[in-house]
Amino acid sequence: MQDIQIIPTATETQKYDLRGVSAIIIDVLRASTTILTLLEMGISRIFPISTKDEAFSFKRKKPDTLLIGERHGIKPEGFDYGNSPIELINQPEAVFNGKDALFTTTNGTKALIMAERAESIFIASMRNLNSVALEIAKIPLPVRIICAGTNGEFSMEDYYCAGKLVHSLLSSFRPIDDLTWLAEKLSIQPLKNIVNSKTCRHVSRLKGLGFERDVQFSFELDKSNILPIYDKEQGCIIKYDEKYNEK
Ligand code: 3SL
Ligand code: MG
Repeated sequence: MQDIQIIPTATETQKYDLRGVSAIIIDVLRASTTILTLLEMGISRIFPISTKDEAFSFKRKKPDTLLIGERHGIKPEGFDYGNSPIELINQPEAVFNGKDALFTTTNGTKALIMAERAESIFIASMRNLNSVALEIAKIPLPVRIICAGTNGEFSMEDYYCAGKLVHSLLSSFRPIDDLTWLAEKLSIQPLKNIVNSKTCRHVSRLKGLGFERDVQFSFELDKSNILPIYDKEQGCIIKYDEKYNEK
């Protein structure tokens, strides 16, 4: 049986050797959820970009590409859309269909970039947990689940989601440490008992910014069967089934 381990923040990823593992990035609020939603809405490729300047210079070269993301939770000036899944689902699908997007966020894209040495990099959220678990169970490699966290700090919504994933994979993977087991045990509790605006800083911050519906949407379980994967050859996120011709 292969092992499975949760890395509690993106910053801590540098301590781990990710060669030969399947990495799963989780940023429930909100980058993972936004990535999934963009693919649901018909975006073909999502290019994770570190800085706004890089994103603007990419956009100048390819003006058809949509610029999407946030700084401090808010859409930066000059961007087409923010990091809000609810904002995205309220647009007509024609806006996104077949297009490419440039995506930059404070923590989610950082976690992705830090996982680049992994064998494969998947993106998970509450909304696609089951599809991630089904595919990961078929891959005979150790699994490292990277919680994005917030500005280098631990974020409980990512850890709770990671625990749920570990729970679904227990018959195929063995948790390697206490932190991973703790998340698995915690994830059996109802989400609202653990992650809510009293206990979770990021939930309360997003509600304060007027993004309460994003929080509700991001916490819905198993609403999508799309599995986003980072395609190293192209340097972008695509649907897993398009690349590997599954389903
Ligand atoms: O940091 C990130 O990647 C974001 O998802 C954070 S926020 O929810 O847009 O504030
Ligand atoms: Mg987050």
